Amino acid sequence: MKFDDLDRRMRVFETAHDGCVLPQIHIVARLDGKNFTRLTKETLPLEAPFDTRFRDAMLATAAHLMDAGFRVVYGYTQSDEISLLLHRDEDQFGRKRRKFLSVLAGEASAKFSLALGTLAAFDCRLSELPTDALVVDYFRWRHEDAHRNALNAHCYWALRKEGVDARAATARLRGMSVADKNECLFVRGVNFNDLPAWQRRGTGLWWHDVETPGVDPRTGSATLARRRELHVESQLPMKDAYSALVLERIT
Ligand SMILES: Nc1nc2c(ncn2[C@@H]2O[C@H](COP(=O)(O)OP(=O)(O)OP(=O)(O)O)[C@@H](O)[C@H]2O)c(=O)[nH]1
Ligand SMILES: [Mg+2]
Repeated sequence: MKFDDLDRRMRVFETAHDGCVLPQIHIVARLDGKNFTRLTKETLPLEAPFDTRFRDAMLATAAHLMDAGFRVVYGYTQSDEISLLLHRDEDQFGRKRRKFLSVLAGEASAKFSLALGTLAAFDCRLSELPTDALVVDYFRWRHEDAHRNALNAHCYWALRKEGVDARAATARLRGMSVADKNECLFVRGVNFNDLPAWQRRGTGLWWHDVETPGVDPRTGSATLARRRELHVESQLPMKDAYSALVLERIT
């Protein structure tokens, strides 16, 4: 059998269902750690509910994905997830979904495993968003999720550290309102609003240009070298100010 014939005949089985994201549609990829409950509770000795070594590995992974071959205009990470807003005109791999999904999941898994020195994997999904307003809503959603998770996690671990078992702590939380959860921490000497912002709101990442003044050695005249630098924002604003920040990133 000739190789060319075989190649043509077989290739169709792996490409026939390839889907592409339509032009002008915003793409947000979200990577999420696979089975990180086990990783954070059993495999690694981590601080609960928040661990700075884990956070730094997530930040290193997010920073790596900002520069892994796609044009990422905004990155956001909280807990074991990373969201990436791609440039609206991103046209790598003809905007094939399987390429975004597999390349980003592979890059994230490799980088995070190296950063923490243990085998870890991420899944990846895409949101295809037709309007700027939906992109803002997407990031408001993840931002709010970070806030809720942080409040729950602090309450849960406050109870656990007092000797309440996992099942009872989960049951106690189920019956509490947001105000009850704040109160649960307050009576234990913790003001939720004073906890580090990266825990309550997550962290944002974006590229910005920095200009460094210099001198041209041949002419002696002043020069301005421009390079891009990754900005990591661990004091993200809330509500409408956060919406404005996201909107500014959409180019
Ligand atoms: N100890 C500790 N755990 C963390 C930290 N950040 C995230 N986690 C844990 O990571 C897990 C993330 O939850 P999920 O993504 O919903 O669950 P998962 O086990 O990863 O399951 P899948 O995502 O469905 O594969 C939770 O159990 C969190 O408690 C941290 O800083 N310290
Ligand atoms: Mg997970």
